[in-house]
Amino acid sequence: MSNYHIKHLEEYWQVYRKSVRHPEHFWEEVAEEHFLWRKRWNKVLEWDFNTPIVKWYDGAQLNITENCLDRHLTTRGNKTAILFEPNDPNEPAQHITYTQLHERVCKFANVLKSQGVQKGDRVCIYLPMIPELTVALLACARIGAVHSVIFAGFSATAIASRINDCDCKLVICSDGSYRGKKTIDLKSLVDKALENCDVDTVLVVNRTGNDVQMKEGRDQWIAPLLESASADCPVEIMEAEDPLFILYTSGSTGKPKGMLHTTAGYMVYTAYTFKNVFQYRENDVYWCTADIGWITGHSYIVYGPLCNGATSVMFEGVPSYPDYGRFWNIVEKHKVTQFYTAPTAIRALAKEKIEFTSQYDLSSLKVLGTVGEPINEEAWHWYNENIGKKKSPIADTWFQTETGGIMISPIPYSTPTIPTFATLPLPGVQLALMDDNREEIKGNQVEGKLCIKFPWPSMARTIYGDHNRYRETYFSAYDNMYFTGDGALRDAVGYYRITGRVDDVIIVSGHNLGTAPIEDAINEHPAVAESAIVGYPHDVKGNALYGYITLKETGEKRNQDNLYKEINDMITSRIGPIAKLDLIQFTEGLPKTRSGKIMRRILRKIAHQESDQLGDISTLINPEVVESLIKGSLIK
Ligand code: 6R9
Repeated sequence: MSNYHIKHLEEYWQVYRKSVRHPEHFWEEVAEEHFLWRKRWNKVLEWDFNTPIVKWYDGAQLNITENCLDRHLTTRGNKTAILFEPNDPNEPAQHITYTQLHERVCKFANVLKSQGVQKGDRVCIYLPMIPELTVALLACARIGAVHSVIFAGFSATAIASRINDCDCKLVICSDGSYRGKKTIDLKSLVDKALENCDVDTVLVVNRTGNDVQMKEGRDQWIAPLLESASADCPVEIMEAEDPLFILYTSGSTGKPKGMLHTTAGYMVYTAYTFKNVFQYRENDVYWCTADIGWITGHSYIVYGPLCNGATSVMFEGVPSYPDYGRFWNIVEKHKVTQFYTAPTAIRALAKEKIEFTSQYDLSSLKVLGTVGEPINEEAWHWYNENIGKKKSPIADTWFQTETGGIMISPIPYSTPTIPTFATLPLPGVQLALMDDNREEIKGNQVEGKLCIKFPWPSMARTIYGDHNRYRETYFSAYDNMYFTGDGALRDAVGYYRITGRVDDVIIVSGHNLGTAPIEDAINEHPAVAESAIVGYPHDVKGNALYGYITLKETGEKRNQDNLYKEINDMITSRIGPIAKLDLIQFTEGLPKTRSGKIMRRILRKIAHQESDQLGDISTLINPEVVESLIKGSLIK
């Protein structure tokens, strides 16, 4: 029996049991079966969750791009690796074959080398969803540089803090990006960010042709450099645990966490889960609509698919341009077989006229996926009926930037699905639900905090530059467990349903937003004394942001509409437009405990319009404020 491709439920259980009984043996077999190693490992796994330290395939040598590109050249050289669908439907799609992608990566890698980039150096990438983004990632990986992709919707401040945190000397960006009808000037955001950074080189990709300023001695157009670069670039031989990339994710406090992923384990796990979760077969056309700026794009647009020699669609645009049928138009046009998106996109499209969907032939689809947040029942049914025509199973996949790859998901055509349930752990994933006494809750029909009790190959190894924070955040809440920050329930048959974050992270349209940095941004407004952000249910975004704000000058009549705009502008410039507040309530005070902690539980209840269920408020130092909050008015 091959471990690598599960085809029915009985086989899932056999593989799962084996993976739990003998994890090292299991992951050794997977690694042997499918990959190209320059040197075999000495030891499959070494770990200790207290330090914490985790090493997979220690002693092995490899290069992930050899697995994603070189080894396909003889068998799949003319097969499309990246199928690029531009923002403008009238611009032709590009079919980039494995041979062409290999050549572009080699040239790009040689350009990076010629700019002095060496193994271990960090390179920040701020690019829209264009082929150069995939090429840039792989070029870094080919020469052993550590890529750190910054989502091309983040503000100058967010770019600067990431560049400084990972101490990167070279930035790759583009002149601009196309999103629907808009052209966004990305280069000027980078320029603004770099006023506060120590970066030597900026390589600029030409996409939109908008006017940009090129700083003498620092900025260079990449096209002429690529033209003269050699297409021969031998891979840098990497150790299994050498860093592959850093990707930032929001924390509940303070600055974003640079999750560091390493080479061998990440490769094995993303390739393995891609194959199984999407039931990928050789001639499929696979499309994940995520942005490569998030972990889903890293693992399931670039590394997982390319490691399997798949055709991976990259879409530059947005689901609403030129109209709300764009996704389905692309599915029809390219005969997409696997379609992977976020619940927020499904909800947005489900709100529009059904003709946008029904006019397209979606019969090529075999597997649907969702990721990023819990999918509500209504959206699940809409997806199942209108897109999958009740024939394509929906893989509700749960994972995190920290986990690197999908952890809980049905195996399509094997695991019977139930709306809103991510169902069962993938092979090698050992889950635990914990109670408030830090004990594991055994048995079924239970609910608790979701933990993972055994290492898996693609887990992040540290927070870049702050191992202590890594331990504190993930390994201190429960003994010998990785704590996910999510709550979950396990139903009567053992299926998991993720109930949402149990910390101060709010997921808006599938984006993880920490409350602290948003509050910090708001508090910078001169009129603001204090603020607290909570999430509340929103029919498209899943959650939207509700801000409670106290102003410095109480009593004075300020124009609250102006303030609303100014505060949101502040957030846009510090974090990005995704963190804007949908509702603001100006208040004279925030409910606080005696130790001065804002009682968010109460604010959440009010935002959820459940002020009849506030629970015990006797520990508040200012209970009178609660009444005024309930009565208070909102600005939309
Ligand atoms: C992949 C990704 C991680 C957080 C995670 C959880 C939420 C992701 C989910 C889901 C319910 C799913 N989440 N997938 N919740 N069902 N299928 O989104 O990574 O951006 O790090 O977010 O997203 O709360 O803890 P990331």
